[in-house]
Amino acid sequence: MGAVKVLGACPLDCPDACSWVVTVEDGVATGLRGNKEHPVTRGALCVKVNRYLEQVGAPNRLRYPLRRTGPKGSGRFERISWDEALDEIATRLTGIIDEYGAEAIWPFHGTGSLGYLQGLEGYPGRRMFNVLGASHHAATICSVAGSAGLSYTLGTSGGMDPEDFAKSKLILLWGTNPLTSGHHLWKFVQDSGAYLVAIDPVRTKTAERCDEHLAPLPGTDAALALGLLHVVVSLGAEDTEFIAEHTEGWPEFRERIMEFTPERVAAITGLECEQIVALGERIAGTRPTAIRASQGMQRHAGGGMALRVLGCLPGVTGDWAIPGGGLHYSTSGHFELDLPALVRDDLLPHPVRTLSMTRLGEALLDVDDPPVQALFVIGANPVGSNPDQRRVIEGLSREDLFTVVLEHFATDTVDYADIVLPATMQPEHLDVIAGYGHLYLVWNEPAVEPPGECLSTTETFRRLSRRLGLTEPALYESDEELARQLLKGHDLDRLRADGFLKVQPGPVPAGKLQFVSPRAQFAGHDPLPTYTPPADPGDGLVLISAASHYFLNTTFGANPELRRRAGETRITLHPDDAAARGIADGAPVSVVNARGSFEAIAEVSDRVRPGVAGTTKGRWAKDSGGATVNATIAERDADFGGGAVFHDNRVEVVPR
Ligand SMILES: Nc1nc2c(c(=O)[nH]1)N[C@H]1C(S)=C(S)[C@@H](COP(=O)(O)OP(=O)(O)OC[C@H]3O[C@@H](n4cnc5c(=O)[nH]c(N)nc54)[C@H](O)[C@@H]3O)O[C@H]1N2
Ligand SMILES: Nc1nc2c(c(=O)[nH]1)N[C@H]1C(S)=C(S)[C@@H](COP(=O)(O)OP(=O)(O)OC[C@H]3O[C@@H](n4cnc5c(=O)[nH]c(N)nc54)[C@H](O)[C@@H]3O)O[C@H]1N2
Ligand code: SF4
Ligand SMILES: [Mo]
Repeated sequence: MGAVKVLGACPLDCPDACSWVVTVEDGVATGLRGNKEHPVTRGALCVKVNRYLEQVGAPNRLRYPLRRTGPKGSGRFERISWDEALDEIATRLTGIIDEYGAEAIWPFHGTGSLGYLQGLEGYPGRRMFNVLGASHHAATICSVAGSAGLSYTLGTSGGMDPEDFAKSKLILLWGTNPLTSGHHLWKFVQDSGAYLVAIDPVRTKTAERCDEHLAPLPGTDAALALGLLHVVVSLGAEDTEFIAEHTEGWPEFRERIMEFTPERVAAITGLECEQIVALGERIAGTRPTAIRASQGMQRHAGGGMALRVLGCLPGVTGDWAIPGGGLHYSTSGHFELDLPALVRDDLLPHPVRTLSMTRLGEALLDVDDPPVQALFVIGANPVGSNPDQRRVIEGLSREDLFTVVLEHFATDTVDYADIVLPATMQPEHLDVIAGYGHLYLVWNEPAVEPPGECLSTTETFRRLSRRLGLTEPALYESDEELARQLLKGHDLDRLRADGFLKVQPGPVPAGKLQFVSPRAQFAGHDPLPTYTPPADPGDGLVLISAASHYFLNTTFGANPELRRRAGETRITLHPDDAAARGIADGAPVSVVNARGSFEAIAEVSDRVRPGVAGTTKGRWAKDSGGATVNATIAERDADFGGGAVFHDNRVEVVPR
């Protein structure tokens, strides 16, 4: 039999949601490449996913259900059958529901897959958990603060069509590193020929390719944006027509802007006054100006407010009305899919509490109304990715906690599981993906049979529902039925045949742009956009732990080749900060604060600005001496939506 090509979609938590083509020979996936037809993928995947088939066929992939045999954390397991695993889970859940009520169960969904059927976007298993009345999960770890902030301003978090960057004349790459964290945008940026400005405390791969780089102190972006607007308004360059027709609250916001003089903003941001004035003048005189801001810059105490202010900027210049102008943060808000039909919250017997993903340590150790007694970890690796690693591990070590982990690999979190269930990978199951960096739905057709006894997440919960004796018919619908319900109004058959389908973005702003936001005021925030300073106390260095070029969160953290390329854990210090601590380039150091510590090798370089240290996320604790950067990060909420504050983190660096 000849080779067959099957269209699929990269499931990973990356804005680009690539469309891919799997080559299958004799039932085996022998090739994987980007789909040349997809206008954003353009035939290319990335350094990580070029190795995806290596992951799919990895010898250490989990292939059978496992039961813990050693103490929690020891990683000692025995192979059991699916029948044994489902029986044990059903018995434990029934006991917990009898004793504590079903809200003691927490289905903890991570970003391992963004699939609507198998991954985060559709909360697989939610129908079953709803029938039981389990706690709901809020996926707060990634982007929620920024989305909430933009929505206050724009009425939607979905901004520009990223393909329109090709039409821009000035592009501000603001707190974003697309050459590492979603490189397909770069083609449109390059096609534009625009003047490129990077705004990032770190001189990243992206910043190196820009015409200009501003390195503000972390968490001060809202002040910078207000200062740039001060320059625009002082020049009389605001778009009075756009403001009159499409915005609300301009006189009040104008007053707020005038409080942020370039001198004051220079003191807050650590930038030179001249840099702020020059960029403000450039913005005043360049139409269309586009902003790409991504999740990095909102991992701060004032992260939501920062995006709220950034969304106002094109409202003052009128760029929202010009193709190639505006702001792109996440396109998720533009996909009108029938999520309620998929997750079926109408099946809940009564309202339930919602637990926040970023507060796992607290929920496991401090909450008792009821306590969390059963945790299902689905596509997540909280030991590696969550804040406050020490407390997360302490919580997962509770002997009375029943933990089920659905996984592909024996991660740090798997080591704390009572039962491990082997999950299918993307070429082995059906799914629908929507990117957050473009406007295409992408179809993923199963290409090969799963290895061993791996089951898709949807099938796992169908079987568990049966084992629990649940009779609700919605629990037993097939993946294809689920896809049809989700895609109501879209042409599923065309999507399936072509592999992708572009959706129409909704209007931005949706309604009038609100400089003054009654909704924000109602939620207890300043009705006007403002600057909210960083919150982590102490006077050490601000540690940014951004995306690694070679890992995707902790996925690939154990891939031998990508680990080799990533090298050892490094922490980058400015020469002045290194000298003040007696630290030389290449020295082994400990990075410490009140929450915890981890070990790294010092890299002395002016790639970071003074006062800032840089490292990357994605390491596995068990391969890093038991702790990673996440041991130093606080379980504290950002201003809006309960977002995480990974980059609002003060540390000290000491020689080892
Ligand atoms: N290779 C790779 N790609 C990824 C990921 C990965 O782990 N590896 N992760 C994926 C995920 S989950 C997400 S959410 C996205 C995130 O993608 P990004 O938004 O790009 O996330 P980060 O790398 O955290 O931050 C981007 C940049 O913001 C800068 N930054 C941090 N704090 C501030 C600040 O206060 N102000 C300003 N102006 N800049 C700041 C950082 O130095 C960094 O260079 O990427 C996705 N893509
Ligand atoms: N220090 C620091 N920490 C951070 C961040 C940061 O900037 N700095 N960024 C944060 C961000 S933006 C995010 S999104 C979070 C991500 O945190 P998590 O959501 O925990 O993501 P991962 O660590 O990649 O873990 C995902 C796991 O899912 C598994 N998986 C993949 N696909 C499937 C599937 O189909 N089924 C099942 N059952 N499992 C699957 C993978 O093997 C992997 O182990 O990390 C956060 N952590
Ligand atoms: S991780 Fe991002 S760039 Fe890489 S293949 Fe997946 S969607 Fe594309
Ligand atoms: Mo994320």
